[in-house]
Amino acid sequence: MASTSKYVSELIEKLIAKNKGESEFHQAATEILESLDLILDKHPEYLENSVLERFVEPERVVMFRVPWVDDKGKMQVNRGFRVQFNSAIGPYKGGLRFHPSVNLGIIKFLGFEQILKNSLTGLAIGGGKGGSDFDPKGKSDNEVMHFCQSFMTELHKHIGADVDVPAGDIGVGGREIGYMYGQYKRMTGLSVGILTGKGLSYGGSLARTEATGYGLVYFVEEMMRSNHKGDFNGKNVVISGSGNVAIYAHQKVTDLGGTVVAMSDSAGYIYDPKGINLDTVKQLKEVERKRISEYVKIHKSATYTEGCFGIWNVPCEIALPSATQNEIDEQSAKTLVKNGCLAVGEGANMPATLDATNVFLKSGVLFGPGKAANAGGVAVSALEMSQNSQRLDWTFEKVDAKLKDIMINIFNESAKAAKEYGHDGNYVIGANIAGFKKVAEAMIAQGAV
Ligand code: NDP
Ligand code: 2IT
Repeated sequence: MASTSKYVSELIEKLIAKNKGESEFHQAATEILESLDLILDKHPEYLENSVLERFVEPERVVMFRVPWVDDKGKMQVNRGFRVQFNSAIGPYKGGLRFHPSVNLGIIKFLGFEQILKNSLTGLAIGGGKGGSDFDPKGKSDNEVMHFCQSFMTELHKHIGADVDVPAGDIGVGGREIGYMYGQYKRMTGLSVGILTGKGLSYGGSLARTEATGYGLVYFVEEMMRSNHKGDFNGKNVVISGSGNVAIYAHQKVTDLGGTVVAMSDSAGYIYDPKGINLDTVKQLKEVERKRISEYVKIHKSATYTEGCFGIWNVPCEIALPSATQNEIDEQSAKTLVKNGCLAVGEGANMPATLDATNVFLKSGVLFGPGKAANAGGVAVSALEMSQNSQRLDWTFEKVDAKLKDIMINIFNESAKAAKEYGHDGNYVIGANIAGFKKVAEAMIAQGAV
């Protein structure tokens, strides 16, 4: 962005000095604070009430030891986190990530983004995130269960249906949520909605599994429609990752007539110009927990290439990065633009670096930032909370229709805010501003909290 005010530059400098080594948090905060700089003149009350100074400081950070015994009888130790970032508009809400790369800076960037994402859904949920550096890969079900039970033994002290409601993220799916829910119930005796993404037999919501991927595609569809750039029909789509978000994005893209030509995991990517077969990906990743490279043994028309970042060399009209943060750098963004990419929707959280984002924005590529485009998952999580409170189950169609409405509304609100502050078509700025205003209003109304 052109000129950052002295006030915001100093705030960013202080944040970096005070949170040393938390590079992902610095990155997310820089982008967000630079957007919010645009609204400070119109809103002197934000400065008067030190809203930004409070906004960048989590309400609470819990860090804990997670000891567990592996199948060989050896004691293992991991580190657990829960960052309860902001409860201005509702109970803390956000996923748990189990991945060896997890550290405080990553959980803080995710929690910070989550505040604005959750606000954008229009539902009453605050922002939080948690996780552990535990690596579920290569572990037996028994080991995963022992880890989850130990993790919840500490986490249960800090969560509650009206306090903080975690869910899944990378490395945390239905299996892990089930083990954690069971342990919570065993310790407290309570059958309440303290987690979302639960199994359908014990309080889960229909369409939660599909929600992030479907919501991403609904958002991108609306972004393209409103900019007169057509729709998914007949378009080639590249989706990175092959986990929960990527799989259900593929499903909805295919429903809408698009062709997903490439997918990946952290080791490499598969490419098939005729389209990637989703049943095979689901079988390999959801059921057998195998590597994506196995795909080419089953489908001879597909090729496998080592290294996950090469996927951005595959020409496509629509790119849906749905694996992890900073997976598209400036060079990859330039390659996508050169190859004729029209639209990018972030299924993952912060998959494009700041430089890559600027390449897309300057080139006129439609760009849906993660906190807007992937908000469908947490939105349906909030609908799961509503169903749990009511002790009712809604139909798939009802939840899916609400999800679609929410995604279209998020697009419209982001577009409106971008335009209002002089950056028509810049949904990064629009989403940051639209998400923030409600949080700021709630923070000011509640006094010194
Ligand atoms: P999953 O664990 O189901 O899948 C993650 C996928 O990304 C896997 O294919 C994995 O490959 C790949 N991946 C993970 N880490 C890396 C890495 N460091 N480098 C390259 N590839 C990697 O997670 P989800 O699909 O749930 O999450 C994907 C992204 O979407 C994350 O950014 C998450 O924060 C975001 N998100 C998720 C939501 C949800 O509801 N689940 C909601 C909103 C956003 P491998 O198997 O080799 O590790
Ligand atoms: O990043 C995210 O929004 C999620 N991982 C989903 C959070 C949730 O509470 O459903």
